[in-house]
Amino acid sequence: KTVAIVGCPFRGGQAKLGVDNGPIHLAEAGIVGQLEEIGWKVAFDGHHQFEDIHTADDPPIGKLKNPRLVSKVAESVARVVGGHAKNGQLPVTLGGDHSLAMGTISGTLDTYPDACVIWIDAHADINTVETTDSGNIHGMPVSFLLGIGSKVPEFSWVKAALKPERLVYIGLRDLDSGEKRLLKEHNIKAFSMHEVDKYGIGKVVEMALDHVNPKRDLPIHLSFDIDALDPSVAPSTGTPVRGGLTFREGHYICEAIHETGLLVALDLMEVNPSIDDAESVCQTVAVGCSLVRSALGETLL
Ligand code: DIR
Ligand code: MN
Ligand code: MN
Ligand code: MN
Repeated sequence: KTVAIVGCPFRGGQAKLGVDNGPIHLAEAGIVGQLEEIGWKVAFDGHHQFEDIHTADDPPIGKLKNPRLVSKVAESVARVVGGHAKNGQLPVTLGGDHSLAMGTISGTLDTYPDACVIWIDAHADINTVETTDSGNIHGMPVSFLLGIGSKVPEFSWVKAALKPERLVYIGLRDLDSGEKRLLKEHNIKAFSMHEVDKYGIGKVVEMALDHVNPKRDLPIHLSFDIDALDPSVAPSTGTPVRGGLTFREGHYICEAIHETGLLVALDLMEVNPSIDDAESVCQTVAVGCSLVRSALGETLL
C-alpha cells in the first residue's frame, strides 16, 4: 500500500502567520524517508499550490473570516484526498490550519461513506456561524461536516456527510460555551483531558473505538491537531492550551489506531514553525513526524 503525502501550506482558517510553513518543515525534516524506512511506498509530488485560487475580494460573511478562500482551498483538498483514497492510497495531509479537515474528511467520506472520524484536539472545532466568536474557520470545520448551524452558500459543496455518532473526540480542554452546548445537543462522544486522567489513555482509546466503531469494521479517519499535545511537548502551535496529552499519550493513540488496521486517512495539523524559538520548532516538527510514523505502524519493539 502507498501513502500519498498531501502537503497543504495554508493558514486562511486562522489569523496567525506561519502555520502555512508547517508542511514545508515536516517534509524537510524527512517524513517521506522516515515512512519509506518503515516499509511504505510514499507518493509526494510537492506541496499543493493554492495560488490558482484567487480571492482578491474576500470580505467576511457574518463573522467568518476569509470564507471564500477557505471554502475553495478545502474543496480542492477534498478532491485531492478523495482522489488518492479512490486510487487505494492512504492520504496523509500535512497542515496548515485545521479548516483543511473540512476538505480531507469530505474526501474520505466521499470514498468511504461509512468511515468514522477520530478527532484529537484541545479544541472541538465545532463552532457554527451562530456560535463562533473569533470568526476563524479553523474553529468550525466539524459543524460544516455535520451540517449543523445555518448554511453559508459559499460552502454548499460540503455534503454534511458526517453523522454525530460516527465522530469522537480525545484531548479536549478548551471549548467555547456554544461548543459545549452543541456537543450535548447532538450527543457527540468526547473524552476530555478529565477522562484521560480518570481512565488512562488505553481505556479512553478503547471506549472511543467502542463508540464510533463497535465492531471494528469501519474505516477510520484520524484528524490530529498537534495542539492536543501539551505545550511542553509541542510548543510551536497557534493556540496552545496547558494540561494536554503527554508525548506517550499522543503516540499511544496513533499506535492503537494503527493496530486496528482500519486507518484510511490521517491529518496532522497546526504545526506553526513561526511560533517560539528554533529549538521549540525543531521539537514540535519532530513530534509531528513521529506521530505520523506511529499511526502508520512504527512500533517500539
Ligand atoms: C476557538 C479556538 N474555539 C475558536 N479554536 C481553535 O476560534 O473557535 N481551534 N483554536 O483550533
Ligand atoms: Mn498529490
Ligand atoms: Mn486545536
Ligand atoms: Mn483543531
